[in-house]
Amino acid sequence: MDNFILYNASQSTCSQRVRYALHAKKITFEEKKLDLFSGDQLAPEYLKINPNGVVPALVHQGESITDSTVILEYLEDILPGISPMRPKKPESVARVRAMMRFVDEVPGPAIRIPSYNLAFLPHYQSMTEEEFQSLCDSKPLRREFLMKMGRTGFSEADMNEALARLKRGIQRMSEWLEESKGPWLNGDQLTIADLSIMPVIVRMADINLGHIWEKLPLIERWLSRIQLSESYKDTFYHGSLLTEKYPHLENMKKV
Ligand SMILES: N[C@@H](CCC(=O)N[C@@H](CS)C(=O)NCC(=O)O)C(=O)O
Repeated sequence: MDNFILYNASQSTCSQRVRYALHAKKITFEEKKLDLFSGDQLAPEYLKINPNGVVPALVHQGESITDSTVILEYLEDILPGISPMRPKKPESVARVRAMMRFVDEVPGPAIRIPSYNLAFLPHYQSMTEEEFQSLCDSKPLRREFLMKMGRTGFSEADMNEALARLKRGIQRMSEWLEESKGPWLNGDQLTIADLSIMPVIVRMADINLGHIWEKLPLIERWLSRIQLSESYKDTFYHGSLLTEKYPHLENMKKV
């Protein structure tokens, strides 16, 4: 079962999901940290591992597994007995998977908009127009996303839309917690659905969007609980939060 190599980035939300699962399952892995601003994810040798040019990718015994959600499922498939995070009953698995789909459709993509506008935009603004365009063209998955952001950032309308999607995500998460009676999304067992939404919630709290769940105490309770876990501390090592790299975000006014 040994020989795991995780290609990832400290602040990448998708990588954080997988780091948590690996730690929870006590898997020893070699961590390769890619510098996403230097374009490590677009290097020809990495594109052989993940042709989408994004992190994370997990190489296990020479096989490359890509996409964070797929990796979470893969880890359950190969190590179902160690810290199981997928229920056994088919209807419960379906429920957990439906939650993960929702996260990847609604709040997951939405969190990128404020993240880029607030933290990453200056990096792209320091490029010439030609450099920026050729960077966009080199991205297999995110070309149009980056072009939409452009050199001036996502528009106010885009930001508002993203915030609305995040709010909808939070509302739905609160409903899941209420229905399952907690403490986790699917009841008393932490599942890969919790891991799927975890980095979105952590990022929201980090960039001062925690006020969105001010009136939804189940979310804060869920967050405090996951933050107390051993794997959380291993996952979010120093430098994993945006505010640890971009201190100006600490002082940002509530959006
Ligand atoms: N669906 C993919 C998305 C992966 C993804 O978007 N990764 C981001 C970091 S969270 C990335 O590598 N971005 C680099 C880039 O856009 O060039 C997954 O869940 O693994």
